[in-house]
Amino acid sequence: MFTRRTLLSAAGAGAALAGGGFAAKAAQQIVLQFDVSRVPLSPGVPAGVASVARMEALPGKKPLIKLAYRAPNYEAPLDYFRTPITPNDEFFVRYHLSNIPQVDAKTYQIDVGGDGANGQATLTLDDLKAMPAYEIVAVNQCSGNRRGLSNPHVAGVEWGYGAMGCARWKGARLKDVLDKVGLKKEAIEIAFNGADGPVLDATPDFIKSLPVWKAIDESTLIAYEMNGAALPHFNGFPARLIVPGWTGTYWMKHLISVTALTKPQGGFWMNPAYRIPVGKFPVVARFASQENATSTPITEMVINSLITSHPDGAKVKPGKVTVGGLAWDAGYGIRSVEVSTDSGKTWSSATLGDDLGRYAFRPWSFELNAKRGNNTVMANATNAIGQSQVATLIWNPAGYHNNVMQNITLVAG
Ligand SMILES: Nc1nc2c(c(=O)[nH]1)N[C@H]1C(S)=C(S)[C@@H](COP(=O)(O)O)O[C@H]1N2
Ligand SMILES: [Mo]
Repeated sequence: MFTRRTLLSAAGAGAALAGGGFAAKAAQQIVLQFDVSRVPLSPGVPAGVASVARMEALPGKKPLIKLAYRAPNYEAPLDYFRTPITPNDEFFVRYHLSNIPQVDAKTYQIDVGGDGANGQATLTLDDLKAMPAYEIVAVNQCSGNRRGLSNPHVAGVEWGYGAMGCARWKGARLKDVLDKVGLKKEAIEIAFNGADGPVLDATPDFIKSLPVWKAIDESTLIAYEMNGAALPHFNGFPARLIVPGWTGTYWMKHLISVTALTKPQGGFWMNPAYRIPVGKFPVVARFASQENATSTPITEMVINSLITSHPDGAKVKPGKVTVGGLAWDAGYGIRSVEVSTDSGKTWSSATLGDDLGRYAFRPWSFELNAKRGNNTVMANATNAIGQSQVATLIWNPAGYHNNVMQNITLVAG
């Protein structure tokens, strides 16, 4: 797959970038580069993406589709979504800032406090592990997943289908951590910071907050395990926030502070970033303290599905073909997945696979009788509160919440 020449040029590129904390460290490792012509980009991403995207393995990871290196933004190819649990070394990587320190588990600590708290506490990793542990299978999906498919195109990392993954997370409840200091009744938000930081002072630090109601939800965890192992460095070692149902932006990695606030968290990453226009999307889970007349923070993931058994244009044999994929939502639960082989005129129910919990990827499959020539397959998931995917894109300036039903073609011959 990779040649000596691409290896050497990769090492050279790494050295040229050295200077920031992350780049300097990564340059000492061999970054494997794979055959450029074989980058399995999602259909529909802008033409320019193909010229910069590479299949590349970060240390400890299998090859992912590299969309940017500083900050590191790598998505998973379709092949990695054949199972409802995404292995740690296949899990996508998303950062806003380039200075990503290797956190030492021995000296790591989380500071808990703020003007909305009654007291202060400092937790080590051992303290966290000594607390009651909970496990939950949950999808972590970037708000901008599929942004690259926006038409007209919008600015930002041009993600295809792979800025998401689903893992079994283990950790302490954020609620139990907050109980150690106690919340004042005036507390309205809980803010989070990670160990990564900007290289230039001009870039705002990545700080996010949650409304108190979501922070103290029993499913919101500070996780130190992912699929039975320590978190990979690039997925937030040694501990990160897990916010089941909500988009990845809230899932703070390398978590170092938890701050109870009596006023709304300010800063670029709360506003103008990560916001959706009012009235365009169904919003059940409200983040009231951050709402204004025109926009509201993105909160829950929208109902969605992905056909993962075949890429668009795949060749198959005429006859029985099992088409399948994954469906997920904000945690209401998948009620059904419908499949159409006549571009949406008629629909049949797919068979749902193992239920790993309401926040998990739900596998589904469908038996197609492929005719010689082109066979189109569309999928549409519906959740337990009756929400379904959309037929046409609800365009928004940041390219969020793309849950357009896919329509792929299988070529039988
Ligand atoms: N410390 C830190 N945590 C972060 C981010 C970041 O830039 N820094 N990005 C967030 C965003 S936008 C997403 S989509 C998820 C991605 O998680 P992953 O990199 O483990 O896949 O991490 C979130 N947590
Ligand atoms: Mo994200």
